[in-house]
Amino acid sequence: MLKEKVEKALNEQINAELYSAYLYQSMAAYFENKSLAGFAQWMDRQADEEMIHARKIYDFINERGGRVILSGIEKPKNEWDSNLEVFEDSLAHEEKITAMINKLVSLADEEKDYATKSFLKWFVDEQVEEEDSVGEIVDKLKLVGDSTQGLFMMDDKLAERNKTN
Ligand code: OFO
Repeated sequence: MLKEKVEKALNEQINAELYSAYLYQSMAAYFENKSLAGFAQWMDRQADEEMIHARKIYDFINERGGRVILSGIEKPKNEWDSNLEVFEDSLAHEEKITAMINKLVSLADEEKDYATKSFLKWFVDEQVEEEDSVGEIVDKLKLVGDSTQGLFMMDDKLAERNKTN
């Protein structure tokens, strides 16, 4: 049985993951509008992954006999000044999510809820990967600078991301 405090924090994490999906979908729409199909596709996949993150927590709460409570999802940002700014925002967002996951792990520890702590291990590892992949794109966009050719090359590369990664 889940303790109330842990259940509440896990529900908040579902909301954060759904917001992540919403934010990345908004970023995808921004790139679609700029005809950067590869960037848009990458963000689409990112949004799909966030829905999976939310679903994992949803299922876990139910498995532990808890109650999922969905709440309102904040309106995401819709405009950015540059492609780089989109990915910088994405990186800052992932760092915020990492901090939330870390707080959840600490709470599970304090509450001696070792099943939740073990469940969260997947998210701890996932955040390392998320920060790394977004950080790499930020670095590349900085290198590309104002080069249109470089940007199109990146767009082609990012289009390679498929449904499963
Ligand atoms: Fe982007 O990892 Fe979930 O939120």
